[in-house]
Amino acid sequence: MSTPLQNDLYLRALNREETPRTPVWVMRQAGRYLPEYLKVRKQAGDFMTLCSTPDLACEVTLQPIDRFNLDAAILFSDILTIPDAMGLGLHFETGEGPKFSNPVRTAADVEKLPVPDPAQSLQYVMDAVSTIRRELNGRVPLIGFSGSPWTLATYMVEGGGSKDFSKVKGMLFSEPALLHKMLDKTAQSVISYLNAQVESGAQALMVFDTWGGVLSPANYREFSLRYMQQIVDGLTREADGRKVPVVLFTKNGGQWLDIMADTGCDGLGVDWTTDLADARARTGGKVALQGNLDPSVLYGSPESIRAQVKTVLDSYGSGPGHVFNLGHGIHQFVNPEHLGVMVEAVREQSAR
Ligand code: 1CP
Repeated sequence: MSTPLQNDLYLRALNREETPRTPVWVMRQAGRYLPEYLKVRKQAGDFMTLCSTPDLACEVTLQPIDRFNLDAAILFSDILTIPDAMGLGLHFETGEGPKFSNPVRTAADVEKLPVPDPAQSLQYVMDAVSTIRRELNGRVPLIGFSGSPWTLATYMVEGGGSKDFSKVKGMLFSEPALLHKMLDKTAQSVISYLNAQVESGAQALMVFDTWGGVLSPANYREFSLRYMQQIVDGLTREADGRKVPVVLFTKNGGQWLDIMADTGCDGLGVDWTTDLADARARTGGKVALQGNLDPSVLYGSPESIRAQVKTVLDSYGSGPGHVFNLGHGIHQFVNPEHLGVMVEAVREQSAR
């Protein structure tokens, strides 16, 4: 468990300590843009088998580390493992993304939702974490993650992905107490799930609030931020004698970075619609910042990628506390070599 880290730039940057260059990793770094991922995915048969077979989950987690020498690995899994463990019946329909057979719509549905014991229905995730940690053998830190309660609730109520969030917003406005009850159970589930990941070897944690940005400011505070605060307060913040940093990411949440920083988290993910200089000014050195290259930049030429990397590094400016990343997940149809160009550019241009 406690093999010393050979590369801890990522953890040091999240602690806002000086680093010789800016560390870099990429959201969705293991995934469909990589031919070697598609091969293992085919071998597994389906996505959930890939997630629930620790050796395969480990193999795809390490693929982008081997190929690009990134500064952090992220557990290969999904945010929807929690609702699945709550009995919602997760399945993937070809070409349509995730679906739940038993969406949560009524008071009776919320009432019967369990808070899953991670050592039971989510043990396969913990096995993946410990396998990856062992195989990483101290190369780079391992990031564990979960969805935010609000983001999980959107999938749980809608029964899958959504464009207008009609059902979950219908619940928010007509039965707010019911939605709060569900968010509270989900937050408790997230806390024990993330703490179990830390116990199994995760060295940093990230909470993905992919859909917080579809809420009004008042609703964001009440239905998303409040539960992320509950999570930050409930997490194990130290393991193996080292701090376990927590990063919150609300997509399209640029206007709330200041109140997000006040939760006491260590870092904030920033998407490309907010300038890092502005984000930095508004968070007043309380947190590290992760981001924020527009993922579509990787469709451009190598020269344009290098130029855009420079723009992001310059917008953060000097001083510690920056983790380079895309502003959201890497797109499926990006040429992997373009990610290589981005990573090289970050290394060269950020060297101090
Ligand atoms: O066909 C396939 O191979 C499945 C595609 C896929 C992959 C590669 C899904 C289904 N999930 C994942 C992995 C995944 N998901 C990771 C792995 C680690 C990494 O390399 O980053 C992570 C961190 C996630 C998290 C996730 N899943 C989020 C939050 C982050 C984000 O991108 O906003 C969300 C919203 C999901 C839900 C989900 N899972 C899969 C899909 C296609 C979706 C989106 C569904 C939708 O809203 O339409």
